[in-house]
Amino acid sequence: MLISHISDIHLGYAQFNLQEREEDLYEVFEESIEKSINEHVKAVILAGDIFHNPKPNGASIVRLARELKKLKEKSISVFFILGEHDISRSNDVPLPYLFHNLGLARRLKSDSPVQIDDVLIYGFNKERRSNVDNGLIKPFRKLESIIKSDELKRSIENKKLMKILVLHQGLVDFNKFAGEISSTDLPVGFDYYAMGHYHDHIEKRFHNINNGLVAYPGSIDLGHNEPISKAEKGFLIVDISGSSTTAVNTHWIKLEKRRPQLPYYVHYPDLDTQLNHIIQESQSYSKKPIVDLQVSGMNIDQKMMARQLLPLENSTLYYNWSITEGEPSSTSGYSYDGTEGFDMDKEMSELILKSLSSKPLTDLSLDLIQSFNDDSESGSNELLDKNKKKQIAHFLWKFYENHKSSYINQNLSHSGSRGSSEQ
Ligand SMILES: [Mn+2]
Repeated sequence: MLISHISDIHLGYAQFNLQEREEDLYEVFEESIEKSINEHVKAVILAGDIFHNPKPNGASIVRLARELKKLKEKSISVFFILGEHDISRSNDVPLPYLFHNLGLARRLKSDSPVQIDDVLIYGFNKERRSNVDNGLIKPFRKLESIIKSDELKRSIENKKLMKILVLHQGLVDFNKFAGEISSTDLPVGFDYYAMGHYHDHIEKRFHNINNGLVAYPGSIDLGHNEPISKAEKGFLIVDISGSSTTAVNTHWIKLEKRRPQLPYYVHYPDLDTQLNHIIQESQSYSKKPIVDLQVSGMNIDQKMMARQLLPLENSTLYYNWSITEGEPSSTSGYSYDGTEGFDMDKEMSELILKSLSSKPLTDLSLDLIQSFNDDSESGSNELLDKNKKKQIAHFLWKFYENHKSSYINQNLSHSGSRGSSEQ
């Protein structure tokens, strides 16, 4: 049986505040549904961050409903969990539950699984770092024992069921600083761990969970907190069946209707020739691309360069440029092609640790940076935009107050390691 595993859709998000980018996302999501239908999947799993905002705009609600209706007409079931972007801080009923109530999709639960053919599916909504122990780790251990005794019963009856667990969490195994749980926390007994949260495509089997496959399909388009790059995006089609003796198989399906995002590194004296090249390349795509231009050189007249770049306006949807002094270097900028094992969080943490000489303060800084970057914490972002120092200070203090215990605990346990560069 085939199941589609789609994650981090962020419907309603408009990169660079452009309506075209909001529309792009609907089109790419529609492509993922169309491809799922063409592959004859039995079910679609949406692994969280369905909407970009807990109070989504009308268009994103309507466009999601349209796709869910298409799937229902083909008798394809849809199961979902919530990501942090779907969850309101005011404890309001999450909007995706509307689709559950209308019978267009089913929300997954951690205690009572849904069954489709010979596959059982469990799911947990996103848990914030501060509630991981009570919200995930403890329920994981309970789930493990339930599954064990269930399996014992079934083995007597000689029936085999495959099991999927859907989560919207970061594993520290893949990103030490963005993760909330470790692969060793995961409950044993599942054949496939359908993950959401990380925006890159990652797949790995772990020994401690009996070689169960942990997979992130990645976000369906570049945008939220992701730099302009040629990264490809897609979703997973999972081949899982209780009757077959083979392990779970996955196929990552690339989404082709995406708008190109092109980073360029140009040496200033070559700008005119390169500009022609960029314009030509831009015109070869059906959708006008997004271009990021990094220009290197000495004593560049910014006003003049801005004028030189004006022809880009017609051939791109959006372009962005920056100047780096000195020689061109593809590693000096933030655009990174992923080949050299660079880890942004690790680099940042090392820099912060160096300047603060304190592990607890470094952790606090990293959590704050993540919190500020997180659009779902809209309260904080609005404050930042207005640049009101007093309110920012108030927010920082509140953040500290709410998370104080974890920093104080760390402070005690790390009291002898001030300034050490432990990871
Ligand atoms: Mn996301």
